[in-house]
Amino acid sequence: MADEKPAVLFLGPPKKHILAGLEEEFTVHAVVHPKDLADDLVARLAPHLRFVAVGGPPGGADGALMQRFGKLEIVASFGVGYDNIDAQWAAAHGVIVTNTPDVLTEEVADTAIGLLLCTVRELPRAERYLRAGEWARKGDYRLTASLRDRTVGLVGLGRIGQAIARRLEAMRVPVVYHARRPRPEAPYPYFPSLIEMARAVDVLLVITPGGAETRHLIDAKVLEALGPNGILINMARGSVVDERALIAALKERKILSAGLDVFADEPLVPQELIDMDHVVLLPHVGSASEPTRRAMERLVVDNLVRWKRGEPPLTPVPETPWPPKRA
Ligand code: 8YV
Repeated sequence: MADEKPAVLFLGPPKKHILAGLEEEFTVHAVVHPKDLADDLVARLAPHLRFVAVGGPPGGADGALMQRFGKLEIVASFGVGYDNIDAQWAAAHGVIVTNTPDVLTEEVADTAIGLLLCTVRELPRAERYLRAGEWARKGDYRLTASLRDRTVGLVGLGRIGQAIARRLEAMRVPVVYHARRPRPEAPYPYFPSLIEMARAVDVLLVITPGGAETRHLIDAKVLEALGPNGILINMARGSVVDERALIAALKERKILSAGLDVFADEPLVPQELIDMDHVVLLPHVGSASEPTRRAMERLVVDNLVRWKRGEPPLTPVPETPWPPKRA
């Protein structure tokens, strides 16, 4: 009987494969924005809701939301980044959080290299030049900067950071990195100080988790240290970069250019950035291919289905390990 299926609350923009997968095993209640969660739905679900799926912003689960569901056991979030979920609160209240790592690593690394090349070699702008008929009218597109004489400083050397570094190595581009802790197994020079790394390199490529700890890590001082030949690539979260400071640095030519896949207030992008022809702007497409997104969606479903069957979750986040660590 359909009613025997347990309830799952899905928060966020509809995701075809998540919803189809969940519907096989659960009674799905879908709400795009947590603020639209009606009190009567909460009242109906609260006595028994054990499962929540989050399909990405504006969906999210903070402590106040999770607290409304006293029987909540697991929140399965779409995306490797889970800054829209309060994993600390979850950990403190015995709720498991899962994300979707690994299945997107190579895709996001590919996109990062694409964005880097587009930015350094001005490829989108050169294409606009051709499409506008300027090649025939004005002659060859101007000569650009090059990746050949650059060192890339990775801000973050997690799974995706390492996949980017491997690509850069194959491209014969020197790599250094800054992270909270050195990774002894990584064959790249480590900079404990971000400012010092910014001074030493001419590309900063940001691929670190979002959230309070990394908010505005890239500020006016770091951009100043990167210098007038410097290029900033952000593949992480808009929150990691002080967007006002970046706009000022670009306007004043304190850095050369920027390639951005993420923004502070998505999907809104400051008009000042849109008006700049020398920056490359992508609508958060790092992982956005059909097969990769399908695999991410599948992993959200699989985490919930396994938990429902009494099996361990596949990809719990480090704050909520499974089995739980003893205090
Ligand atoms: C998704 C991402 O676009 O995995 C992440 O952390 O940023 C992307 O893959 C995002 O999660 C969509 O909400």
